[in-house]
Amino acid sequence: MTISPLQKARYEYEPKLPGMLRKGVANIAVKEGEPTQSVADQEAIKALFPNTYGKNEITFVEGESTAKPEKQVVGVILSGGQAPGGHNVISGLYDALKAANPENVLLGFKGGPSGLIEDDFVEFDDAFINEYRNTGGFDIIGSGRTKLETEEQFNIVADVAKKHGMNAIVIIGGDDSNTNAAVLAEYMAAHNTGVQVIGAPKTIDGDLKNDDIEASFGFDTATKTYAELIGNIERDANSAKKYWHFIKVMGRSASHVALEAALQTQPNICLISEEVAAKKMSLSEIADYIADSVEKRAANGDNFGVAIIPEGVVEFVPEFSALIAEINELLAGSKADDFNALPTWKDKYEFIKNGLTKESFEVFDILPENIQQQLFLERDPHGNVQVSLIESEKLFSALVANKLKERKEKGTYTGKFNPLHHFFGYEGRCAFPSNFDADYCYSLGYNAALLIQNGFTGYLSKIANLSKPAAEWVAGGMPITKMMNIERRHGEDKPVIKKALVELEGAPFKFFEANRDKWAEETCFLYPGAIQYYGPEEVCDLTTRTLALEQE
Ligand code: FBP
Repeated sequence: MTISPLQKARYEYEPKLPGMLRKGVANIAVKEGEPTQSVADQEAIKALFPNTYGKNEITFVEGESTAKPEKQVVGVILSGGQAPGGHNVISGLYDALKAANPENVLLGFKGGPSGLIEDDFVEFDDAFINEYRNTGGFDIIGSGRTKLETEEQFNIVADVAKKHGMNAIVIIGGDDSNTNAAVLAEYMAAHNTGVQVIGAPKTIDGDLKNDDIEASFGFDTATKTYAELIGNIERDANSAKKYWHFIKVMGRSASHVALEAALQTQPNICLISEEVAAKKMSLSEIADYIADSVEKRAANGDNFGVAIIPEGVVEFVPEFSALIAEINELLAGSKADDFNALPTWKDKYEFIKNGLTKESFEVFDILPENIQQQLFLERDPHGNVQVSLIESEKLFSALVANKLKERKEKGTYTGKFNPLHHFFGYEGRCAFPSNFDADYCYSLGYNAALLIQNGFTGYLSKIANLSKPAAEWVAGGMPITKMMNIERRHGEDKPVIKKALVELEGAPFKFFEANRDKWAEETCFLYPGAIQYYGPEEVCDLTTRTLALEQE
């Protein structure tokens, strides 16, 4: 196989473990902390998790190990969207298992949770693992979005585990996958299967975090990749001085990615969905807010700029959510066939006009026609509008163009507005993990093996103190039930890990808020450049600004 020089060099990189995990597995002991409570709805969660609720948080410390000496067979899956560092979680897990006992076995189930159900697996060995160390992607075993949540699925997983003599399963995933890990752990304990379940916190979206889990892996690398690209665009904009760039960045729901990219690049505009929702901003208000920046900059002779738009923002605009709900209702069941049978867009438009309330139709009517059509054409298997497919970067630039036209007519604006559009998401999800993610992920995997060897189940692998050098990181585990609350999902009350949205009182947002007016008018662009893997520590081992500000 031909590989790139960087890939070859990265095979040789030795990820840094927390100091306490460097003693050798025989010299790592468990320090039990306090019993835990779920973040909310304690009685309900306790009742749903009678075998795994309320366990102690734990930390690993130097000391004689009391871990199980017997042979271990562990299964691992990657679940959900790709995030840089997944290969290192697996290599850390593999190395710790082999260090404890060379007879230990690690099985990788392919294609995500469905691999466990279909018993589609590979057994790792040194040669296999060595080809994936410190590389991006999830291609080592693939990933998938099948949900492991029904009793029937759990029965199958228990049978598969029994067949292979497995004593543990590691689920590398986001909030949904780790919620399911907790439910699976409870099932395995309730049925005395002897199978432990451990989770590892993954997602570039950065929304699986809380008081215990300081960051989900992949966020560091993905945001640095987007920030590099945005910085390059800023420099191009500042060179040519003729375009406004509207850049949508991934993050299905929370705006952590957009905020981090903004902190790294200081664009003129960055929308934060959580703020849009808190202030109940309308599409028109958002467009005015961006147009104000365009107008002020134009008055200074700067007919260029950069605006970052979080992927999920439209769902946070209350009037837009109401419109979507009405459209879903309007096309429910057989009504969709009536709509589809209409011959022209004009007929369809009339149907929509007659079906929506006056308020929602007004919102619909200010949308550019291509977005209006997208709302009706791209539907999910349940017939619902696929909001994630809406090209919000184009939506906002079109709305801003309308505002500027009005302002031109009034004579308040005399500039030029040439928008260009970009979407950065997939570009960052499989990048070579930054040193931070390479180290963090390897530590998460290594630590997961220790949690297994020490008999824990229903825990998330936890590495803390992440803004400090790796030697000072703290390794341990946190019961997943501690992170749960009850939420309404698809018409049912469900125990789920609470998703972390951007906190408007948190230090990262506060820093952005304190600076954004200046950034909106002046050109304060920052050019972070490409992720550096070799060179000075202050460049190569830099954490995200979000983490640094949160832990300042
Ligand atoms: P996870 O939550 O599974 O980590 O995935 C997040 C994400 O990358 C979002 O940012 C994005 O909206 C979505 O996945 C895209 O999903 P897909 O890979 O199915 O297109």
